Amino acid sequence: MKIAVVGATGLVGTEILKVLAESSLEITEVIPVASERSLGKTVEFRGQPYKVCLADEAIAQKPAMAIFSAGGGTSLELAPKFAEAGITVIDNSSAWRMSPDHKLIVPEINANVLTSEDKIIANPNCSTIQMVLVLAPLHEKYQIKRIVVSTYQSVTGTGKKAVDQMMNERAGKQGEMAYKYPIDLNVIPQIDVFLDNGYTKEEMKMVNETKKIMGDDSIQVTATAVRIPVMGGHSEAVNIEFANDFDLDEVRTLLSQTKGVVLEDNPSQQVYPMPMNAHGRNEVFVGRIRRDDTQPNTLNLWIVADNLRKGAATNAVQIAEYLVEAGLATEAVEN
Ligand code: 2RA
Repeated sequence: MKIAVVGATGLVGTEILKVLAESSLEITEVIPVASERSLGKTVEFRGQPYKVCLADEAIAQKPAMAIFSAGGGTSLELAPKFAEAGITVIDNSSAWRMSPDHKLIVPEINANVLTSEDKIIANPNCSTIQMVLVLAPLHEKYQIKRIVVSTYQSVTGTGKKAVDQMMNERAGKQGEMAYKYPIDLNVIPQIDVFLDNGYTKEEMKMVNETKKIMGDDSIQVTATAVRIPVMGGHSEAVNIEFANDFDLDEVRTLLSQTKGVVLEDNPSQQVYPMPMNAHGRNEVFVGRIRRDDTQPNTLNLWIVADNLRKGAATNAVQIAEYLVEAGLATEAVEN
C-alpha cells in the first residue's frame, strides 16, 4: 500500500512518518508532500530517503490514503482533490472537524461510525483527543453532566518556530518569536486566537469536539487553555460532574482496562503522569484520581499525553489502520 503524508516536513509530519514506520500497515511506499519551498528536501522512512513532491504528483501516484498535517487552508484546498481521486484523506487540521458532513474520529471511541463513503475523515484537536479517551468510558458508566478543564500545553503544539523560540530564550539568543511574549520562564493563557465570547479557539475546540466525538450534545464543557514552557506533551487538570455516583476503585479499574489509557496513580510513591515520561509514547496517561468533595458525583483527575503522538500522528495512523482492518480502504489499496 502506498500512503501520502501531506505536510511531511513539519513537526507533526515528521512524527507521522515515525508512527507509520512503527505501524502494522503494509506500506510499500510513502509519498511525502510539501509546499514548493520544501522541494528538493528528503524525508526518511524506515531508513530510506524519500524526496518530497507536490500534491499533484502525489495524486497521480494513487496512494490508498493521505494523512494531512499542513494547516486548514491547505487542507480545504487539497483534501477534496485527493478525495475526488478516490484517496481517503485523514486530516489533522481543524478544516473539517465540525462539518456535519464529516466524521471526527478517535478510533477507540467512535471508529465504528466510519463507512467507505467517508473520503475525508477529521482527526480531532490534540487537547481534545487525550481528554475524551479517558472520559468516554466514564461517560458510558456514570454519564457526564459537566467538564471543567484547564490545559498545560507543550510548545510543540505550536510547531517548530515555538520550540526554537523557547530554546533561543534558554540559550540567551535572539530569534524569531512564535508567541507575542517570551515563553521560557513564563505561562501564556492564550492558545490560538480569541473569539467574541472571550474564549480562545483552542478552548472552544475542546467544548465542541468533545460533544461531537462522544455523540452527546448535553455534555457541558468549559475550558481554559494555557501554553507552558514544556516539550513532550500536553497536561490537563479535569473536573467532571456525573449524573450518577461512582466508586473510586471502580473508576481506577475501568481506566486501567481502557484501551490506549495507562493508569499512573500512586500518590504514596509520587507516581503520576508527566509530559517528560509521556514523550514518544502512543498512550494517554491518567492519575491524581480523587473525589471533588465540594459537590456530589464529581471527580478530579490529571491527564497527560504526547500531543504529537496520540494528539496527532498516532490517532491519524490508528484511523488508517482501522480503515484497512475494516476493509474500508480496500478499493484504494487495490490502486
Ligand atoms: C496546540 N492544539 O497545542 C494545538 C495544536 N493542534 O497549540
